[in-house]
Amino acid sequence: MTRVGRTSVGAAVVLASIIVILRATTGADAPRTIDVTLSRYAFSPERIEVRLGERVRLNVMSADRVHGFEVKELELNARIPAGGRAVSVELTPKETGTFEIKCSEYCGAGHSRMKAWLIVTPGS
Ligand SMILES: [Cu+2]
Repeated sequence: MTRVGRTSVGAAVVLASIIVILRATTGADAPRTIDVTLSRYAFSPERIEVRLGERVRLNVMSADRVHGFEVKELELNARIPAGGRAVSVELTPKETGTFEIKCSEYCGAGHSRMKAWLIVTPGS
């Protein structure tokens, strides 16, 4: 009995170690990166689709002047500087749905219509 128990524990430890090694080599823990470019008066892409519970890093940059990247419902807001430097916005969606993304820095006449959508799908 004891012997069988030890063998099972040993096998479990070996299996867990293999999983840890696999995750380290495949980068399974790293967030998925999505590049997002802002310019007067649009987001590219305009629809950002992510899966529920997925770790995502949005690399948000501006192609012209200062903009903002805001998802009010998810309490995300980042100022995106002029000059092309990317700002990382990380998220792990906890609910499915379609969330409005807005520019949160006044950038000119079309500012109020500068919008995009974050779509969180149930995924697998
Ligand atoms: Cu704006």
